Amino acid sequence: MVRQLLVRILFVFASCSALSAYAQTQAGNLQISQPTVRTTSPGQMMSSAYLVIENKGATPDRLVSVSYSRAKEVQIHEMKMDGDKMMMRQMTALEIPANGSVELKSGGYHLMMLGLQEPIKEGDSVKMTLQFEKAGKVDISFQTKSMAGMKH
Ligand SMILES: [Cu+2]
Repeated sequence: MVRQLLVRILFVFASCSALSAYAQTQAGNLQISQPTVRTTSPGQMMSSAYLVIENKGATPDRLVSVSYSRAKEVQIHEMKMDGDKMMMRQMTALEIPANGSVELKSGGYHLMMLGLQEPIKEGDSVKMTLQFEKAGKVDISFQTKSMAGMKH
């Protein structure tokens, strides 16, 4: 009896930790996963954040703005090759196609955090608010990741 209970507790614990390793947030038709933010080096006032946004709905949605209480501004950026130069461009919105997904990752679309008021350290959880045209406001906790050696 006790042993059975213990097994059950262990099982629940195991499924909880599995969930946190693959944190997903559901908001309307959208499913948001792998929220990651880069840790900052001393004196660095900006960072970038990444995530995957999946749209299970039959209509497109748009990410229109992002806010973080400890940053002056969070912009939606796109990285693109212009000839042989890598260029970064601010976007007014990012479309999430119907029955499709958009991955924000290093070297592609990303969230650019500007004017950070405090460093982002390993182990921090950074909570940002994403504003979608249809799905509305969604709070997401980003896990920090050191990506030393990777170019913005
Ligand atoms: Cu950028």
